[in-house]
Amino acid sequence: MAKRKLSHQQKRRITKAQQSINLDDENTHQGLIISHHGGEVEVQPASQGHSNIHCKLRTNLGAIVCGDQVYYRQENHDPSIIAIKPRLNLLQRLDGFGQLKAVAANVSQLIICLSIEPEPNLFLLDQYLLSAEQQQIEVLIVLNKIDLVDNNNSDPFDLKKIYSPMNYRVIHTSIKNNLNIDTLQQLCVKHTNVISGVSGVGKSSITKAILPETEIPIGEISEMNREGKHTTRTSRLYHLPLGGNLIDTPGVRGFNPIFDDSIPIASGFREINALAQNCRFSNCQHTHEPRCAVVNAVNSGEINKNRYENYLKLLQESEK
Ligand SMILES: Nc1nc2c(ncn2[C@@H]2O[C@H](COP(=O)(O)OP(=O)(O)OP(=O)(O)O)[C@@H](O)[C@H]2O)c(=O)[nH]1
Ligand SMILES: [Mg+2]
Ligand SMILES: [Zn+2]
Repeated sequence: MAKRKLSHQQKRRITKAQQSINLDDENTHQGLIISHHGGEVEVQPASQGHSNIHCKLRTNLGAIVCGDQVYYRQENHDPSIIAIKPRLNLLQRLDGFGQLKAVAANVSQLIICLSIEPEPNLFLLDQYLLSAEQQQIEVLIVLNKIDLVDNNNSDPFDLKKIYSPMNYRVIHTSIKNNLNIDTLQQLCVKHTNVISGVSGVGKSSITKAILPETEIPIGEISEMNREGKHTTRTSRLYHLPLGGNLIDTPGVRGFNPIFDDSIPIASGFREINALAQNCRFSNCQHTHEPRCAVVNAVNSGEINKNRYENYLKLLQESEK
């Protein structure tokens, strides 16, 4: 697939750039990407006691995102990034034009943020989960604004009921009532977390609740369509007081996973993957095949029908 090729090319470019770096050069330093906007990135120098600097980007480096560890050269007050260190992982999605879009690097936990209003889109949630499974990133599902439910703490969308049996952790939070913010804070410690979701669900509000000392702009949601107003424009990495990082990101319109032939769609659906070994055919796609354990489980109610439909939708998209 063309998309995969691009990523290999990028890797080669990075390795090449890496090999040409002279680490003994006193002008070469290491740092962490805090934010990226326009042709510039904000870098936190690895050596302590130095304040963050703004660096220009070289065009041949490929995408540089929050969480990237980089080498930069500081000459004549005009620092520039010269290479990206090898990544543990790179959370990516496809944008509306089918192009790869890097979200954040070296991430260990994805916080998928949903809310009572705007209400959760479970297809979007399943797309996030598939991306996280593909990239082996831990997941936390947060349902925020639980204060907006009349009967406080009860979730009208049954997220815990659907997702807990497959070992996803679902937390209900309210910034307004300070509910479960401590729990969330604890679950973030020592991870590099990235919080993502549609505009207006409260990603920045949660970030600010965890980091009360920090200036973070919070938006409103539109009175007209009850959607967010895309307040956060660029991702930013914050250090957590108890260790670890939290990357606040702009609201997404979608989170299309990358379709990679080497990773079957079913592997992004834990409950489908777990049953696949009981299917008659080892290459069963769980669509029309005889003696399919997955289809049987959908019919008996063991597998959630909506999840299965989302699986079929993604399978179809991957075959386009
Ligand atoms: N009732 C209620 N409102 C909340 C809660 N959390 C956030 N909000 C409100 O939701 C609105 C949007 O919050 P933000 O934190 O800016 O949302 P966001 O997800 O960062 O939005 P973008 O940056 O646009 O992607 C603001 O008016 C917040 O005050 C909550 O727990 N309960
Ligand atoms: Mg925001
Ligand atoms: Zn099957």
